[in-house]
Amino acid sequence: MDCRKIVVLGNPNVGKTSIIQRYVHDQFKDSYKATLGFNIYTRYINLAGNQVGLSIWDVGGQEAFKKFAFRYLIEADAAIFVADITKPETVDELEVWNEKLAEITNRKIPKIILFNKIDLKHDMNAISEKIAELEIRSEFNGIVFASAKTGKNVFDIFSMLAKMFTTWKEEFGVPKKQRLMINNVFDERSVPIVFFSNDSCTWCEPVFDSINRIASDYQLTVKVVDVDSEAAIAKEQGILSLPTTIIGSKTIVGESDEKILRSIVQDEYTKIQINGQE
Ligand SMILES: Nc1nc2c(ncn2[C@@H]2O[C@H](COP(=O)(O)OP(=O)(O)OP(=O)(O)O)[C@@H](O)[C@H]2O)c(=O)[nH]1
Ligand SMILES: [Mg+2]
Repeated sequence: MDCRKIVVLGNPNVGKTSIIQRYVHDQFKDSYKATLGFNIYTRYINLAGNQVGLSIWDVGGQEAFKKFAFRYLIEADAAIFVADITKPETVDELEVWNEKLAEITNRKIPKIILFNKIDLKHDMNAISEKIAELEIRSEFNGIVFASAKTGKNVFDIFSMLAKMFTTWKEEFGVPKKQRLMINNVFDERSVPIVFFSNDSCTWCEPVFDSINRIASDYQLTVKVVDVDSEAAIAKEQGILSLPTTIIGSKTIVGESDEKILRSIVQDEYTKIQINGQE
C-alpha cells in the first residue's frame, strides 16, 4: 500500500500533539505533557479511490530534540508547521524548522502552516505581520487556522495534504495557469481565485469582502463556489470547512485577514510574472 510520511514541526506547547490526537482519536486534553523525541501515528485515508497510509510523525518541539532531526525528518513526504496564534513569536521558529527540513530532504514537498488555538483570543494583525516577514512564505502550499480544542478546521489539514499527494508533481509550487480545474474546465486566469462558502456562513463574509477588494486591485476575478448547490466541486477539491480560499497554488482554510490574503495574492502574482506564460 502507498504510504506517506507527514512530519509535524514547531515550538513546544503550540499544540502539535493535540492536533494529531484530535485527528486520529477525536480527543482533546487540557493538560500539557511535552513530547519526548517523537511518536508515530498511522491513519488510512481514501485518495481518489485508493487507500493511502498516512504516517504522522509528532516531533517534540524542545530544542534538545533538534539534534536528532535527521532521524525523523528523513524521507518526509509532507510537513505541517505549527504555530500558536496567540503567540506570534512562535512563527519565527518555523523558519528554523524549515531550514532543518531543507538540509535533510532534497526535493520539494507539500508544506502547510497551521495556526492553532484559534478558540483563544488572538491578535490577527500581529500574525499577519509575521507572515508578511516570513521568507519561506512563498514555499508554503496552504495555511490553516484551526483549533485542536474545538476541532475546527483540523480535518482540513489532512484532506488538503491528501489532495496534494494525488496532484503533486516535482514542479508543484510553481503556479501554472492551468493548474486549477473546475467543472473539468481549466482555469485560464493569471492567478485563479476560488472562494468556497454557503448561505449560512456569516463568518465567511468579511473574508469574501477582503478577497473582492484585493481581486479588484489586481484586476483578477473570483469564482465563488456555493458548497451546497455545487457540492461535487467542493468534494473534488477536498473542501471540508468554510471559508476556504484557493489563490493560485495556495489554499487558505478559515478566517484569515486581508493583509495575509493580499501578501499571498502578491506572491502568486509575482511568480506568474517571473515564470512567464509557460
Ligand atoms: N485553548 C487551546 N489549547 C490548546 C489547543 N491545542 C493545544 N492546546 C493546549 O496547549 C498545550 C500544549 O499542547 P501540546 O499538543 O502538548 O503541544 P506540543 O506542540 O505537542 O508540545 P511539545 O510536545 O512540547 O512540542 C496543552 O495544554 C493543550 O491542552 C487549542 O487548540 N486550544
Ligand atoms: Mg507534543
